[in-house]
Amino acid sequence: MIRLYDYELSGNCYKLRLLLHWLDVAYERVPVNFHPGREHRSRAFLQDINPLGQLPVLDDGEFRLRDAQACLVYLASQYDHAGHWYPDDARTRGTITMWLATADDLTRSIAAARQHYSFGLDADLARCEALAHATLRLLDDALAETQAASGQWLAATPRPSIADIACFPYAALAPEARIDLRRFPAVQAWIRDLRHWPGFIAMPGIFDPKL
Ligand SMILES: N[C@@H](CCC(=O)N[C@@H](CS)C(=O)NCC(=O)O)C(=O)O
Repeated sequence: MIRLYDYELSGNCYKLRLLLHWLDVAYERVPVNFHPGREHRSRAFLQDINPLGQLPVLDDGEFRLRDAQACLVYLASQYDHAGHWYPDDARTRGTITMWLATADDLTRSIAAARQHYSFGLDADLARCEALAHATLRLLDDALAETQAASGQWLAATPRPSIADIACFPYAALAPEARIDLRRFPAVQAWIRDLRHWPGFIAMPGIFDPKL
C-alpha cells in the first residue's frame, strides 16, 4: 500500500491527494505534525524520511520519493494506464515538465508568504510577493493564450494533466498569502475549471463547488 507523509494544510501534499484520488489508487496517510510540532524538522524525520525536511514524501513499497512534482510524474507513470495525466508525447511532456518546474516558484513565493501569515514563520514578504506576481503573470499569459484557442489546460491537453495539478494549489491559495487574484483573470477561470472537474476534492482554503 502506498504511504503518503502528509499534512492537511500543505498544498504540496494536496497535489498528491488529488492525483491519487483521481487515479482511484488506495493509499495510507501518515500525518506529520508540520505546525506547531515541526516534526518535519525533527532528527528522526531528517534521518529516516527526508533529509531536506520537506513534505510530501511518498513510499510505494520499498520505493521512496520526495518532491511533489517528482511524485506526480511517478504516480501518473505507474498508475494512470490510460495516460491521461502525463501523456506520452515528447512536446507535451516537455511542456508539462516546464510547468512542474514553475510550480516550485509558487511554493517559494505563495506557500512561504502563506506560512508567514498563517503560522508566523519568517519570510521575505517583498521577495515572495514579487515572485508570486511574476509567476502568476506567466501562468495568466499562457492560460489566456490557451483559452483564446478554446483550450483550458496548461499544457494544451484535452483534459487536465499533472502540470495543472502541480500549479493549481498555491495559485488557488494565493488569497491566503494576501495576493489578489483579480489581476489574473485567466488564472481565476482555470482555477474554477479545475474545481469543477469531475471527482475534484477540496482542501482547507480551496472549496469544492459541489458542497
Ligand atoms: N520542491 C518541494 C518543496 C516542498 C515544500 O517546500 N514543502 C513544504 C510544505 S508545503 C515544506 O515541507 N516546507 C518545509 C519548511 O518550510 O520547513 C516539493 O515540491 O515537494
